[in-house]
Amino acid sequence: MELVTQKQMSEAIANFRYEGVLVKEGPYGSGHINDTYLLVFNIAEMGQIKVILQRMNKDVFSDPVSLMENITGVTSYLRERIIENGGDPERETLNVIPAVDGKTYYKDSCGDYWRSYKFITDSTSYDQVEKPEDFYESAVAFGNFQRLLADYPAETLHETIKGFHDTKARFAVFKKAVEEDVMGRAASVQKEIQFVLEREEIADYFSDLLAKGELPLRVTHNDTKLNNIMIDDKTGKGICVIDLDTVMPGLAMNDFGDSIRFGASTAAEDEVDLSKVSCSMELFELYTKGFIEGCAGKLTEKEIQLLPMGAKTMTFECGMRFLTDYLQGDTYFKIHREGHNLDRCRTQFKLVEDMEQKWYTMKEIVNKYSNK
Ligand code: ADP
Ligand code: GN1
Ligand code: MG
Repeated sequence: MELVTQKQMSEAIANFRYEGVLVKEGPYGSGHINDTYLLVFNIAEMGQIKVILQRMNKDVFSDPVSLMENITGVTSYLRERIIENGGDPERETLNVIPAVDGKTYYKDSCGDYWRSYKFITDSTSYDQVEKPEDFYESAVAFGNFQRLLADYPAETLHETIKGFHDTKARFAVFKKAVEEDVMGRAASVQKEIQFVLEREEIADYFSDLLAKGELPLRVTHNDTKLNNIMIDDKTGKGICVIDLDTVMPGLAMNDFGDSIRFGASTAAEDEVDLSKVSCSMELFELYTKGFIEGCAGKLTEKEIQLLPMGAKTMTFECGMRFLTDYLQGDTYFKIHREGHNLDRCRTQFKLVEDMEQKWYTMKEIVNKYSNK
């Protein structure tokens, strides 16, 4: 996507139902997909109000209007559940701020789509686990999210990215990217390419079980990184699941697994010193406990037994996606330095290897918390 210009920003800001005087604006967060900004407004004598403004990535999400339909559908459903449970719907789910014309998005004169959310105050989204309890609380919250949406009419959800976690299809795309080698980079990453090719069975595993009808499709988040959850600064609870762009029917194991690949790693997703990267079994155990508790009996025994496979699959898939993007010229994930996607891919493959070594321990931990 083209960079956002100041003119474009000003146009977007003028087209949402904001009140007060804009006193601060700037880029915000560390997401890889959308362009996120924090705006601060002064409202007369009443102090300051913060809002989030995002330009949606239209290269990634080809139908932003359907995407916003998903988000308003899911957040209004969650709002009702939160009120029933005596919670605070202003903080425990995303709240869309309408555009001046009443729509849930604004299409600017460049053809880009924008949306805005109330800022969730007194809470933090972490890029890495700082306190193990936060990771446990994020697990309870992601489990809860899935439980709360268990009866959501899944057929009304649009598939915002086709085959998002179809790892088998992603493997085919990867092979094609290697063959095409449009950037001439394949020769220099043979080791990483071989790593993927030797592990085709990981890519096939869930796809084959799904095709045989052996796994339930649930309404899942599909992007359960730790920085997609807001942790309350006072209580330490995971209060709000954010980044709802990929809420679609999916597999419970993948929601579990994506959290593990990001949060249970002992290093950042783009760490270059691979000796720092491993999958912490302490964090794996905390997340397993929290997620199973949060799902509160909704997971079948088979799903629980497949949680380690979810961790391995999501880590493998993500590494393969980073490598594909590197081969294709870094067109999907935002990069902040040369070789960024390759660095990211290497941490993921290091984690996959580590999980292969710790496979038995992971199975044992899951057994400990299964309902059997
Ligand atoms: P991306 O898809 O690019 O990851 P996100 O929707 O996750 O975009 O937003 C990026 C970051 O902005 C989040 O990780 C979080 O730190 C922050 N953020 C997003 N929405 C809110 C919100 N409503 N309140 C507070 N912070 C938010
Ligand atoms: C992206 O949007 P963000 O930064 O939360 C990506 C995920 C990847 C993740 C890797 C829509 O997540 O699938 O797992 O980067 N989101 C999309 O960090 O592709
Ligand atoms: Mg995000």
